[in-house]
Amino acid sequence: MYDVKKGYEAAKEFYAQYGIDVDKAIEIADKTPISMHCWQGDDVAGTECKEDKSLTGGIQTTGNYPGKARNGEELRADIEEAMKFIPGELKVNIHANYQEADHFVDRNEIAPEHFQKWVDWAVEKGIGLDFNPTYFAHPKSTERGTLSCADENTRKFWVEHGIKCREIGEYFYKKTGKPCVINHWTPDGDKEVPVDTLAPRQRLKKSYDEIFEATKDVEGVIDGIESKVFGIGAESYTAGSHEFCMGYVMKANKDHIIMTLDAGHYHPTEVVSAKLSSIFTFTDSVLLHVTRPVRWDSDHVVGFDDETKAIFEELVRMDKLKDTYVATDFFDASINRIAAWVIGLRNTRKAMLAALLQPVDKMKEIEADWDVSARLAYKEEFKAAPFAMVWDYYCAQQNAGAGLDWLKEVQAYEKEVLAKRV
Ligand code: RNT
Ligand code: ZN
Repeated sequence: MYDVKKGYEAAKEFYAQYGIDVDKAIEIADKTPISMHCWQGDDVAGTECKEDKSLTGGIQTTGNYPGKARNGEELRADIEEAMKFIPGELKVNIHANYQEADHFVDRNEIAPEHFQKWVDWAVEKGIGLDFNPTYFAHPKSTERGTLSCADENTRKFWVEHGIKCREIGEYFYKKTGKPCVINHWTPDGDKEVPVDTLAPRQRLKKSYDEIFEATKDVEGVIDGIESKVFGIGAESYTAGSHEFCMGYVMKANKDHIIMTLDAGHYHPTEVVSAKLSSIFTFTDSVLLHVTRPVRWDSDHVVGFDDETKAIFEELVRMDKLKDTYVATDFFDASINRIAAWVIGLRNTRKAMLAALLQPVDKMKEIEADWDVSARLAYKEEFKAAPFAMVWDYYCAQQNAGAGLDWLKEVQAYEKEVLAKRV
């Protein structure tokens, strides 16, 4: 390894030319929580006591890399292993299908006690826990929908699930002392454009209303409403479209009900970075699902790519990073799952820090003076700034390993732990 400290000092001088305080940028990036999704560790299989763990709902993991976690203990151990190499504050994000009752408990009957192992673990580690209802991978989640289902018994079942989830979220908040961010996403849609496109959306609205009304006294919970453009098997129509979810959030006009923007949930030329300022014109916070769509909602591991960087640049330039709940959402089963977490979460933090290392105030001044040539010159200059030197130093300081130091340790864990899971 090169002299990381020396590199950092040189980079600091580079940034100082533009009045950028590197240590302050590091501090902000370090303290901004990222909610690490548990489901990368087991291909969204979950730990419910049931035979059929096949994934439905129009989402899919591909790949069969050996060593996936088979139960809650293994999953938590793997999360801890990945966390060693991810600098900065983290929360852990679990789904309702990660309950650990020792007998079958259906989704409309789940209770805080079924998540006690997660809670004890989070409290011991001093981290917050986020949560998600699981409206998929269940016999009552069919092509006829869940919260938007025309069959009243099915719709009610899923409303009950949503209610239980908000109660569980409150329990997480009370135990960990940190707000629980819940993401509500339903796979409801249709392979063909339905004749009646309105009624499913009206039922979905009614269901969300019922969930929130029944749990209006719940405290410490923030609710993201996640839209989507299409899912596998529901290619032509999604009840919870962008317009639906945006409409729902704006009309609800409640601090705890916010939009979830998943980077993979739009048409391929549409980007989340271009939507943020419109949303922040009308709401105070958003929930992000950071992911990498390759041609479709493929949920590839987050890259340090243009769009991820653009999302964080937008948030920093608007001074809205502090008002954004950052969560990751990807599931790649074709590579070492711990490496997937480390790469994706490090890239998320990297994009955040890189955005903070730009002379935003100066660029805003230049723009206010309408010096459009200087504006472009500044924007381009920072694409090749010595960011890696700051990043390495930050990772080394946090004991998360500079450069690729983490890789050999993850490979050793694969040999010692994952390879034995047969
Ligand atoms: C699906 C949504 C949703 C899920 C997770 C597992 O398209 O992105 O957020 O990925 O809840
Ligand atoms: Zn998502």
